[in-house]
Amino acid sequence: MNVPMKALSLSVIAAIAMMGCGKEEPPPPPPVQAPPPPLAVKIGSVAPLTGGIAHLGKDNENGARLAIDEANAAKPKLGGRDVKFELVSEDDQADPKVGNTVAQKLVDAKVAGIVGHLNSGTTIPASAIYNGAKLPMISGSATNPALTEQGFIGVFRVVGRDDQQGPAVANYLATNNKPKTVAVIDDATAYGEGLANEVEKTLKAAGIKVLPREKGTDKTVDWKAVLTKVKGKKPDAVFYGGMDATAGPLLKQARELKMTSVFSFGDGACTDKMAELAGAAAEGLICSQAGIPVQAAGKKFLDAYKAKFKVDPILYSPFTYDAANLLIAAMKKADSPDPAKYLPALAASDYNGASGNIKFDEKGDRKDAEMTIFTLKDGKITPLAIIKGGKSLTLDEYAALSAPAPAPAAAPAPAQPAAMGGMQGMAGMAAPAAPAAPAAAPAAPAPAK
Ligand code: ABU
Repeated sequence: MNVPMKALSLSVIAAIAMMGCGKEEPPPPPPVQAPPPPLAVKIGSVAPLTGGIAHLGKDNENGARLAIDEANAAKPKLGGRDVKFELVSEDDQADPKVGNTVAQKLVDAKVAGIVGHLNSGTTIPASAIYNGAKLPMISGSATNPALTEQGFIGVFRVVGRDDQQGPAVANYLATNNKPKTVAVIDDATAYGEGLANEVEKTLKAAGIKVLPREKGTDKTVDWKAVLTKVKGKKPDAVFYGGMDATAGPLLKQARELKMTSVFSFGDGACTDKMAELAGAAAEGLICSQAGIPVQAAGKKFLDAYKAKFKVDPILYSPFTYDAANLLIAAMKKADSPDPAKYLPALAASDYNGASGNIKFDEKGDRKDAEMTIFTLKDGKITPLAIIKGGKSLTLDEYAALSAPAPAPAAAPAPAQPAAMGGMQGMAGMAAPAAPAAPAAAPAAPAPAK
């Protein structure tokens, strides 16, 4: 090879080598993107967490908290995005003014829905605030009929109403205790006065004499003056519309004054706290609940509540648990936490919860709400009768109705646990095949006066 040719070959080789050196590396992989944080979906819970009925408020809050924690454990998604439900709990002190303040606070915090409030006296005015903000709310305990008579499309309750509860407890008294004269006392709240009115109406319709109304407040703990006046009229029975914090002292002081009348109460005073506050005087009282007894709530709920909070549920927590779950279920169905999007799904709920099957009527009231009559025995509130679909059932009969149907042609189904669970998670708890009828007065042995 002559020199120029060789020089050319070398330069070609060098060029190729240089090209090799300059070969671009494959682009580095894009940095791993951290997934976006879950979208926080706030759910408000409002109840009195301080004051005389803080124990009931805490029970309400616990129910909602349990539902939210369980929902988060299942890693929920809405609109394809991970979400985390957050409970925003507020204390309304059972005071309507404070109730309105915290309602506005929840609106400002952009909650997607509300479980609450506990008292009718706070829930009714607060519902106007939520309605103005187009936020759905579900009370697990407010029983005054006025709540759902306002025409607010986003207002629901998962307990019955006092125009069902008042007749149920008054009919029980009339049928089983047969009083000739009844004294009616109330605490001047929307709940206490409203329920007392319903009881009075039913008693009068049954031909029973009702004494002129006596009143206290939701803070009254010295009832001696009222009771001395009532005692002089020798009523066979007394009905008090109010909560356990005031009902307990009322009953204790009545027995100290040697009153022998049967004492009866609504749901707000239908708790074991009565035995704590009134001692032995609480034995034999009559009271009602505008729903199933807590003992009849779904076993899964009862067990989870005890495991989480180390105490038993008191009264309304199965209902606030269901209320929170209803909100979450409707959001999932609509695939959105936007109230405008999930409200139709909420209104159309057909949900098997801890307190039974829940459907709403056009007002937002629970369809076919049960009513329960209790006495207090050996220091414990004990169900006497559950009124469902116009039929009066014992706890065992109700448990049998609520139990899942046995699988066809299979080995016998395991016995229902002692707690009356069985509804929760069931596909469509069948309502008893009973014609709709006015609440029957259950026949049960009259407790000692
Ligand atoms: N339902 C009794 C307690 C709550 C209320 O004020 O309605």
